[in-house]
Amino acid sequence: VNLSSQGTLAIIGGPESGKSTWLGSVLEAIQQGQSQVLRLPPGGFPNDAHAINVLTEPLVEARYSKRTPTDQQIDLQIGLEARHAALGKRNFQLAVSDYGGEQIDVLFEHRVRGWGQPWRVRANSAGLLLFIRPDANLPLPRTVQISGGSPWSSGLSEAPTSLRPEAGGPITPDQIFPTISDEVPDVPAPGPRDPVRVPSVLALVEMLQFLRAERGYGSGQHPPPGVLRVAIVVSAWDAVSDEWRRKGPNHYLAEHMPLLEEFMWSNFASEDVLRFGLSATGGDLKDDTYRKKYEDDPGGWCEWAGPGGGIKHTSEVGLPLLWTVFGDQGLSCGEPEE
Ligand SMILES: Nc1nc2c(ncn2[C@@H]2O[C@H](COP(=O)(O)OP(=O)(O)O)[C@@H](O)[C@H]2O)c(=O)[nH]1
Ligand SMILES: [Mg+2]
Repeated sequence: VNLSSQGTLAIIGGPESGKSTWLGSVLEAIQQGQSQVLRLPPGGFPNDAHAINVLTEPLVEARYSKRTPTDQQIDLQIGLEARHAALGKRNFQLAVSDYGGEQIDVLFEHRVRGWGQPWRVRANSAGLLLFIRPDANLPLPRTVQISGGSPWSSGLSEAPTSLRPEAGGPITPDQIFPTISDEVPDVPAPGPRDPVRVPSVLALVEMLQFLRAERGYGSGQHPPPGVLRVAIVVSAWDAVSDEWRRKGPNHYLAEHMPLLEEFMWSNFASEDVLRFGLSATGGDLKDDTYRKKYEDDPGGWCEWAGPGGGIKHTSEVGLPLLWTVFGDQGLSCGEPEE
């Protein structure tokens, strides 16, 4: 199979961020003929029926998959056909891999030596899908208690007086994140050998830095237009509050992940980054009432902000993929055809 790099996408996201469920929902919609845009081309049989089954089987039974084990890696390569008035008929190869999200933590730990070949290949993909699930997100610590004698406190004692917190006092949220006011319980500062859980957003930014460095982009340098689109997918969007659903994924990310947003704004052209609110299953399959509904009428949906800021909605769960591969024409596939 001639895998044009055009269809090679990397899915990035921490543990439980919704990657497997989304891939399964896209494949299941294709197999059931529910997608208005995507189908398997005649004769273009997927060469990995096993991978497809692993991903779709749970959804056929209306449940979520068990965690993808850390060492399990599914590499999926299939031929697809996209058809829509805005796009014409386009055949493309899609290569994505699904892996245990914990790998992200391991990568972070060995950030200089630990990048294996599969991650180097991912670095050269034509598009990135960045998965974030609000309930699985480990937030940045917002209040950090500095205990005397830790490496942090000695570092701080060399800082100019104006930057130094009151001795033994906490760094308060407004010193670091003026816009964030809710607090989490005090986190003791880690010692040199303590294991550290890396906040999700830092792991994602680190991952993006690696992918960019691997491609030779300097810091702040924008990839050429259309060469590396990044879809930021906030998954389980059905579970966010009505307020955020109304405001949409752009506002949600600006408020909840300002570090990631600023990184994206300074390192990518704004046309090459698009934010989606995605519900791969349309609701929560762990809720029995919804699960019954899903059994009769499976499917999910996807929302994003249109050019004027209004929220658009489609039942095409593959839309983030279509946009990442085809750009604006792909995004039009989320609009109904006349
Ligand atoms: N409500 C809701 N929950 C979801 C959805 N997709 C995933 N989840 C939840 O997220 C969990 C992790 O999803 P999974 O796809 O296995 O994440 P992965 O580790 O990134 O592959 C699932 O067990 C569900 O609880 C969705 O569309 N709606
Ligand atoms: Mg998984």
